[in-house]
Amino acid sequence: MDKMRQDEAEPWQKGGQETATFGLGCFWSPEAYFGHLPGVIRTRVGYAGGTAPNPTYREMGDHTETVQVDYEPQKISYEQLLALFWDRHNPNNLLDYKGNQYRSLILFHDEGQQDAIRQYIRRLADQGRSVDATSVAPCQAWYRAEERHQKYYLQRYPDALAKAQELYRDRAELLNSTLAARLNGIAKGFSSGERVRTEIKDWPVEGELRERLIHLLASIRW
Ligand code: MHO
Repeated sequence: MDKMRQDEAEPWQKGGQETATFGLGCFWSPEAYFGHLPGVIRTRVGYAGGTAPNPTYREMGDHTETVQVDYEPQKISYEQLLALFWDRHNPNNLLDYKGNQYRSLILFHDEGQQDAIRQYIRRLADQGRSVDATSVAPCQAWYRAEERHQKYYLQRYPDALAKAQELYRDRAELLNSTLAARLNGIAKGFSSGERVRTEIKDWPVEGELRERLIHLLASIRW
C-alpha cells in the first residue's frame, strides 16, 4: 500500500484550527479522551507549566503532565473543552499529589481563551462549584513527552499500530495523526470502530483514502 503524502495524512493542516492545553493528572487517559472527540484534529502529551529546562518523564522538575489538543472551533468550542476538562477530574484530588507532576492546570493560548476561562469559572461559581484548585496560566514553553507516552493506549495494540502504520511514513507522523487520536480513544474504550467509521464519512479526505481508512478500521483486531 502507498504511504500517504503529508497533506493527505493531515488534511486539516491549512488553518482554521486552535490549540488547547490541559493538565488533569496522568496524561495517558486525557489524551485518549480528548482524542476520541469529533472536532479534535490531533493530540499530544508533554510537560509544561514549570521552569526547569528540557524536562523528561524521569526528570520533570517543576513541570506538569499535560495534553495538548488541536481542534476545529466550529465543530467543538473551547467552552465545550473546558466543560469536559472539569467534568473529567476533581481538581482537589490532584492537589499535592505527586507534587507538580499532577496538577489541575489550564494553559491558555490567547486572550480569547483567557476570557472564556474567566467566564466559565464565574458560571461554575454561580452554580456553587469552586475550582480554586485549578491553576490558570499562559502557555509558554511546552515540551513534548517521550514517544512511549504518545497515544499510550494505542501503543498497547500491536495489530492496530501495524495496520495504521501502513498509511504513514514514520512512527512520529502516525502518532500525530487524527486517525491515531481516534484509535487511541477506541483502545481506551471511549469510542468504537463503528463510531469512528461513521465520523470518517465527514473527514476532508478524498474518496480512495476514505475507503482505505474505513477498511483499515474494520480490519483491526483489538
Ligand atoms: N500509571 C502510572 C502513571 C503514569 S502517568 C504517565 C503510575 O501509576 O504511576 O503519570
